[in-house]
Amino acid sequence: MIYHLLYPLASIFSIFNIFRYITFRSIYAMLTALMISIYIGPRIINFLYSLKVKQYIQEDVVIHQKKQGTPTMGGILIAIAHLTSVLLWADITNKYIWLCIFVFVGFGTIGFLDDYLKVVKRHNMGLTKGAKFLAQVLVGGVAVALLIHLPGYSSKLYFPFIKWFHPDLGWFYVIFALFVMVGSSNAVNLTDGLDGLAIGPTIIVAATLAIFIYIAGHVKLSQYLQVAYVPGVGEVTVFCSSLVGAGLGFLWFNAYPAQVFMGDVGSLSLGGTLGFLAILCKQELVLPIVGGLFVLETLSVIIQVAYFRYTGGKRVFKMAPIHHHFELEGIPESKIIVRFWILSILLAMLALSTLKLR
Ligand code: 57M
Repeated sequence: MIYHLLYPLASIFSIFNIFRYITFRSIYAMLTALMISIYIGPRIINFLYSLKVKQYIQEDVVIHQKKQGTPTMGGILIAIAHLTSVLLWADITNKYIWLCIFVFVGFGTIGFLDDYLKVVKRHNMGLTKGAKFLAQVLVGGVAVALLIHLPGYSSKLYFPFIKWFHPDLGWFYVIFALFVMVGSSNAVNLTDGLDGLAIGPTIIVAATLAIFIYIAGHVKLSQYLQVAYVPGVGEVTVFCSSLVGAGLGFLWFNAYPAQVFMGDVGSLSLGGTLGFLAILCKQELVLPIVGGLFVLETLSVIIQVAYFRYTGGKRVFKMAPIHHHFELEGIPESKIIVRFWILSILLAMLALSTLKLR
């Protein structure tokens, strides 16, 4: 809105030309989302308390009993700050922006329903696994079907290090993109088990994807770095930056010891959105690198469950996802969290280096 209101004034006052620049608006989108989330944070947390939207922690999870009663569904805080900032700073005539909003809100609604059933309605299981999966496929499917019809977007697959090979997946691309989005949504959800553990790497991945998206939307930079050029996608940099700001604002309250958890309304929407952002800039295969921490957490569960079934009851890890293994080894929670953030930063650097390595 700010863009639409102020940029036209550039014909009278040249200073307003500044609102044309994606980089300028990205910085302010980040700051706006950060300030909104820090301002509304205490109010939302009190509101969640008053509604008794508190996390129930099973008695057998001994190490987390001190967290009993912490409010959850803090993803609502991220959503309010992020969407307000995007609507203020992005060019809302850009179709990619609306697709991103659709994915963010769509996956968030699935998470909201799940949380609502679990926490508010005290329905033990929330949505069934099948219903959750179907809903994710539906939201993701609509987004990808709309995306591949946008002019300039292709169903080609780009590889990180092999810059000359771009096979066209045709309709199979829809299935592949769905796998990326649903997988990413569930991976962030699995990671969300310690204070700040999911939001820290989410911020890092969103910031890294902001760089990839800016390049993909820039004719000269994309050509120079030999990555796919997606006309119009550069505007999504504003969306990514706003997500970084809202994430930092949430981390303010979710940092150890957490005053609020994000809930599925946060984890599913953030994960699905990160997957979609990687699809937008044709960096689907870089996502497992930059989001390697989420991959590691998911792999630990797959290995644990498979080994448990194969051996009839033996475990590889003391408990999966892997952050619980380290907790049971006696490493303090805050140390595990910060070390996972460090790993995430290293992975982001590795992902960015793929721009130059060929
Ligand atoms: C999300 N949710 C947290 C909070 C958060 C298949 C299996 C591996 C599934 C997995 C699972 O249920 N994952 C779903 C994990 C929960 O957090 C809530 O859930 C939201 C995200 N969906 O926003 O609302 C608990 O996590 C802790 N937490 C924090 N700080 C935060 O900022 O401390 C969350 C956010 C919270 C809080 O304690 O209550 C969760 O873990 O339940 N299941 C597991 O992760 C379980 N693992 C397990 O059973 N492993 C088995 C097999 C199945 C692989 C094994 O290793 O043998 C663990 N869950 C818990 N404790 N709670 C076991 C230990």
